[in-house]
Amino acid sequence: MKDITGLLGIRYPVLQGAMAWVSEHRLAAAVSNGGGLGIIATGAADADYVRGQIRQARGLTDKPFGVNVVMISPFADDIAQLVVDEKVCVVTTGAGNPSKYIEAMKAAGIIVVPVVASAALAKRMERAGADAVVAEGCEAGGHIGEITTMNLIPQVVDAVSIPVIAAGGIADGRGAAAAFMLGAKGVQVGTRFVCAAETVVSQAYKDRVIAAGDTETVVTGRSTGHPVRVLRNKLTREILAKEKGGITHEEFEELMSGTLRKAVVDGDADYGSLMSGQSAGLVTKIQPAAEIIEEIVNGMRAVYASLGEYYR
Ligand code: TUI
Repeated sequence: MKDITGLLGIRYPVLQGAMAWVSEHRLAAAVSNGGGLGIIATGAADADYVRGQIRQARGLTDKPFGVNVVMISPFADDIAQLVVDEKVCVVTTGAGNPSKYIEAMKAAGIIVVPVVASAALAKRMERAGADAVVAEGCEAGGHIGEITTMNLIPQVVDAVSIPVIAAGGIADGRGAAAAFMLGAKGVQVGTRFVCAAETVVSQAYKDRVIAAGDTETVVTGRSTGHPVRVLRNKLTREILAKEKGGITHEEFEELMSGTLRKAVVDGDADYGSLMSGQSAGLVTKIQPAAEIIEEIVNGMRAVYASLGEYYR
C-alpha cells in the first residue's frame, strides 16, 4: 500500500493540521524534523507575517513543510501569491474552493493538497490539478463540513484517483490505522498537536484539551452557515443561546472576532474560542511533536500486527 511519504518527501505519512495561531513556525518545524509534515497556519494573517513565518521555519528545519491558505481570509490572494514567490514545498487549503490558485502553484512546483469535506469538491480539486486531497470529517476542530470521517473517507477514495489523506478525529495509531483501512494513504492530525511541547498555546487552552472528555465539544455557527467545532465554555453557552434566538452572520462574526487569539495567546479559557476536535478526549499530556508522531506510527504498527492473527 503506497502512502504519501514519497509525494511529500517525508518519513511518516502523518501531517500536522494547520491551526490558526497554534501551528506557527516552531510547531511546523518540530513536526517536520520529527518525520511528519509540519504545516504553518495563516488564518487571517497578512502576507508579511506569513513571509516571516516561512523564513523562520526554514531556519529551524531543512525538511519539507507546508503552508495552509484559508479561502475565507481577507488576505487569501496575497498568501496564494506569497507561497508561489517563496516556492514552499506543500500548500494545503481550507474553508473553500481554491481552484483559481492551483495552476500558478503547480507552475511554481508546489505540491497542492486542498482540504475538502465532500466527494464533490474532491473531484473538482482533482480536475483542477491537485496532487492529493485531505478529506476532513466533522469530528475535526475549527471550521467543519457535515460528514463524519468514517463515511467521508471511503466515498472520497471512490470518487478520485489521487491520494486521499484522512483528517477529523484521528489522534493516535488506532485512528490512523482505521483511516488506512478506509483507503486513506496518510493522516492529518490537529488537536493532539495543540498539546505539543513546541506550541505557543496558552497553558489554560492546553489544560482544557487535556481535561476534555468525549462529549466536551460543541458546534457554534451552524445557524449562520459557518459551523466551527470548539470546546464548550462561557463563550459557547452565550453564542449558542443567541443562535437559538436568531442572530445574523454579521452579529455572529462580531461576537467571535478575536476570540481564537484570546484562547491561544491570552489564555482566556472562558471567553476564548477553544477550537478542538472530538479527539480531545484522547489527548492526555503535553509531549514533543516528534514523540507524538512516533507514538502514532508505532500504534499503527501494533494495530496491523494484531490484525495478522485474524486475517492470516
Ligand atoms: O479549514 C478548515 N478549518 C478551519 S479554517 C478556519 S478559519 C479561521 N478561524 C479562525 C481564525 C482564523 C481563521 C478555522 N478552521 N478545515 C478544512 C475544511 N474545509 N473543513 C471544511 C472545509 C470546506 C468547507 C466547505 C471546504 C470547502 C467548502 O466548500 C467549498 C465550496 O465552495 O464548494
